[in-house]
Amino acid sequence: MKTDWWKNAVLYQIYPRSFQDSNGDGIGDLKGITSRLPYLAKLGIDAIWLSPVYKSPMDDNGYDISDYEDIAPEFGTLADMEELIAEGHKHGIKMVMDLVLNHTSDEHPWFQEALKGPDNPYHDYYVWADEPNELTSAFSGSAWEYVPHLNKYYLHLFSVKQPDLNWKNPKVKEEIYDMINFWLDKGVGGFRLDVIDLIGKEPDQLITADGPELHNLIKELNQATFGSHDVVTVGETWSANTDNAKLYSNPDGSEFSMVFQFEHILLDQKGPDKWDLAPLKPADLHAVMSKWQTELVGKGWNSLFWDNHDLPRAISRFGDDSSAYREISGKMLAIYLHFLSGTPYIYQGEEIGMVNYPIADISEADDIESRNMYAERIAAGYSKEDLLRSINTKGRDNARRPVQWSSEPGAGFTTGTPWLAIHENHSWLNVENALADEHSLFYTYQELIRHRKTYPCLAQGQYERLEAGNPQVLAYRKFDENDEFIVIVNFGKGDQAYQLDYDISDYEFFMQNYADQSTKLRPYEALVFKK
Ligand code: TEU
Ligand code: CA
Repeated sequence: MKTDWWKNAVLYQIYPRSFQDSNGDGIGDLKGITSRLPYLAKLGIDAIWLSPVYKSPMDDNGYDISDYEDIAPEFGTLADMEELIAEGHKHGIKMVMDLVLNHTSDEHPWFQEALKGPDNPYHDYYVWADEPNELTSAFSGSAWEYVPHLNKYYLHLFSVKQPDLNWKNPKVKEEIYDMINFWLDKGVGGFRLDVIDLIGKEPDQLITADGPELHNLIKELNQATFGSHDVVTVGETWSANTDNAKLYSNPDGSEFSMVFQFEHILLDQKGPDKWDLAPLKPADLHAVMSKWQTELVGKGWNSLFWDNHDLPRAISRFGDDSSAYREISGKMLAIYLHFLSGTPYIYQGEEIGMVNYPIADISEADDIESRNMYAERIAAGYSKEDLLRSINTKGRDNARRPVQWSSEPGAGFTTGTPWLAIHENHSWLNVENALADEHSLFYTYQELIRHRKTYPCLAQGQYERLEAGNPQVLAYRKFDENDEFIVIVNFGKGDQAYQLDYDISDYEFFMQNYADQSTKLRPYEALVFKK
């Protein structure tokens, strides 16, 4: 039976490499995750989206898969994965696997066979061309790689070690369906589908996202696999707009439960490239969020998130990471997001307010995207300072630093040498301290998750944008037949005056992020009222 449990759920994303190491090799692993389930149960989350744990040469930290039905040895074994699923169920936590269906690793046996030549049955599992065209890789340079012994090029929209699968080949689809059913049989709670908007690509026509067959491919996938199961599915779709999001998350269940859309994430850049920084205007953010809330309610389903393993830390990006307002701004962001309709995602460490990790030299970077961009732009004459500013603001390593559990050396993440350096602020910014302080950000998240369980209005209510007469002040009303809430947040660093275009005199105070009340709206202050 389909319960749509995910509508009232809160998901938590784990980047396994950086969550918890259990054997001192400096790399997070499955046993480490299992050991932290009680912590996640205390937070109150319903499911974990697990970034890829499959066998992989780790060129893109697991988003390059060489065996979809086995676990990378550094993360553990298939038995460890089964144990994690079973232990999760005991804590009421489901496991949502990451499906990378657009490409495999070049070390996947399919690609190794494909390289043997056009007569090999696996050759057409991938996308080949006699001549490259102008398509570029998300990780810099051409999207085509020449294979001398075949005198042909293969397509890789990501790294050279991530050849694109050919979704026009029915055999590819069958293999993928079998693999997804393998994981459904193991009792997983659903899937996050990596760059799924790319699988309908038409490279000859320079079409990558939103190809003409995309929604048909997704419907077929749904019917052959998860469509009949009570699981959550969330597609990662950088190209999503409110029109196609209604197709992807059609309430008839023919595609996915929801998609990750990125319109609010693209506001603090100049032009198409995330590295070209621009200041964020809070009013623009509110306009985008309001649009998605208004357009999708009843016609689709929203995912709600500030950050993930590809994005900078939420507080560093949208709040204030360097002052007394770190936790206050973190609470403001949490409150603004968790009263919206849809399913919220918390990225590991967000619940304690972890912040970006600035580097002083490119040698401190691990991420392939940052390293390739740096090399390309240095060659094009950019200054080192500018590029490091971009990486420190937007680079993917920021969110991939190990989770800070305690003040010990290794931050309670590892007893060995961490695979990626840990932020020095773990001496005070850590889970142990967060749990010991009843006013910490952790307990704000816990409270918000509890409210979502108590008031269906939070996940499913109607949304109305309110005007506050101040571009730094964002306000909205959420309501259903039982409850009504007003959320008012100050996205700015200073005190703000505001005048709401809505009468809240019959509302009562419900929650806030400061310890006391004030007549003005203080920096990053968030207020919630309830009727
Ligand atoms: O990310 C999709 C993607 O397009 C990224 O390149 C994204 O644009 C970029 O990281 C933003 O800075 C997914 C995964 O989430 C990412 O980790 C993978 O590297 C990528 O797909 C390839 O699988
Ligand atoms: Ca380990």
